[in-house]
Amino acid sequence: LGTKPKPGSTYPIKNLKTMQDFATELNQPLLKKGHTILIDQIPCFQSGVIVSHQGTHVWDSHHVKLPHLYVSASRSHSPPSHWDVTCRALHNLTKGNNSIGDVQTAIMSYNSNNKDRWTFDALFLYGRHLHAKDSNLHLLIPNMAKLALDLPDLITQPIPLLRQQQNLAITMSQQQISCLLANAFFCTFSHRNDTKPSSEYVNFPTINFSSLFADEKDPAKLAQKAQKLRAIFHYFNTVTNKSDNQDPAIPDGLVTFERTSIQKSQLPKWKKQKKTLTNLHISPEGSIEHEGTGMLQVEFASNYIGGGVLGSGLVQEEILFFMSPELIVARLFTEKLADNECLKITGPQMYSFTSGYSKTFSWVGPYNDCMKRDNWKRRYRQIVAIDALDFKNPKDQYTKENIKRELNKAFVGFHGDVKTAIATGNWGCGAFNGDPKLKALIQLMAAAVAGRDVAYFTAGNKELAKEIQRMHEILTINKVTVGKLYKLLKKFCGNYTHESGSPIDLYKLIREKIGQKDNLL
Ligand code: AR6
Repeated sequence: LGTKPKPGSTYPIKNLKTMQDFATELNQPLLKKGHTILIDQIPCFQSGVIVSHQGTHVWDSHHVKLPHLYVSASRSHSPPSHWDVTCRALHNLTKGNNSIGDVQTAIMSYNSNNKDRWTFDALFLYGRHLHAKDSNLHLLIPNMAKLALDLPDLITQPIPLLRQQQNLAITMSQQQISCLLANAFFCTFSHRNDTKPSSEYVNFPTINFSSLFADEKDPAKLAQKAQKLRAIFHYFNTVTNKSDNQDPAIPDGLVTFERTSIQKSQLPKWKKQKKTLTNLHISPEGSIEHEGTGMLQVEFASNYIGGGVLGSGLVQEEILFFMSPELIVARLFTEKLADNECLKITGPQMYSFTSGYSKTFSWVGPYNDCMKRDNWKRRYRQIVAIDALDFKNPKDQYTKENIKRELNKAFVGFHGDVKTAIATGNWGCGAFNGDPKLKALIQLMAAAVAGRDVAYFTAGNKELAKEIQRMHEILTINKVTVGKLYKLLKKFCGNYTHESGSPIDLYKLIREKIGQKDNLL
């Protein structure tokens, strides 16, 4: 995978492979077993014209239960069906001049079961303080309501649920995504509000935006939700922008969502791996989302895709979802990820610049995405959601089982024919309490077996960047194989503290075990 850098210097980022180096592979026909394509492929491929594919809808446990189908099932009943009530309420909003209160009234008219549970404080806060600054909600809400009402015309084929242990993919247009998200905003997905352990969708993330509108005990968290809403409204402004002089233009491409499960027998036998580490670019500066564009960008995910995006979560995964709200639609059809699974998303657009992190997060402004696209009009942007283990007690990560679990999870995410470099960082080491030195090695090992180089961003931590780079160099110079490293990590298990109770330094232990003197570099 290219020439090695001089000792002490990091591998140049410009030498790392990006999606544009794999255009031929990405332009292949999308015909693969288990791939549902919600548009007609031939006009799209030949002339970029996007037409919804006409299929026959079904209402079953393998497909998304679309709100307009629920209607037809109960059309003969009176009072009016759920979709009729929804349409009436949304039609009222299309007339314009709506207040936030009107939006609340509309949503509650077809969600009366939740009248004692749902609040709209975050939405009102946005309306009071931010809407005049960013967008004209009086124009936007009617356009969003129209977009939601287009559902029966835009989604003309069943959307499969990406259930556990299935290798399935869905490709849909950005317009279809925007319509589904407009429905999520107006909380029209009627089967998705029940959070009881016995409910049908307990293994799925939530999709209706009601939780994003809701009050928070902590006023700071409420203010963060208002910032999230700025990103959401900016997204809807872009996708409903009907003016002639559109800047940026209404998105007209495709996005692919692919669930991958690798069965146990197909996972690497870690102790037998003969490969050595691949190239590493490491830097305290830069982020996965910007400097890692075009590479396989790791999303530090929750097993419920999107984590707290529609609640109060606001770290790497959630922030990514606010930069690229199209990702939120994955929550509609992606069942909780199991240990041997990941979700890969190809082609999402970036809509917003944001700044800060967690408590300091804010929406900054529009991002004009100029990223080139493949022949399927998917942006050269690929994200892989892998969920690390959440170590309530950090000591739990130094067990053979947990190290293997994380290696397998990273491998499932990194495995694939398109071997772009992996853009990652301290996966699992924030909200999930992992040790970045261990997690960096785990990711480097998985990347080596998957045959991909790595760009690693340490989120401002210079010392960590130096330490990982040095460790990588030592392992490379000494031609330490992944198998050997795995055995060394196993030795560390159970020995992570000295007798005194102070923690043992993993990298020091590895250096000692491979006979590398600290002063040799
Ligand atoms: N680029 C590079 N590094 C980053 C970036 C970035 N954009 N953002 C954060 N980091 P965290 P986790 C670094 O806590 O521990 C969510 O709620 C930074 O050092 O987001 O895997 C999900 O839904 C940070 O401390 O990931 C899950 O439920 C570290 O990466 C859960 O959090 C870890 O970021 C996942 O938590």
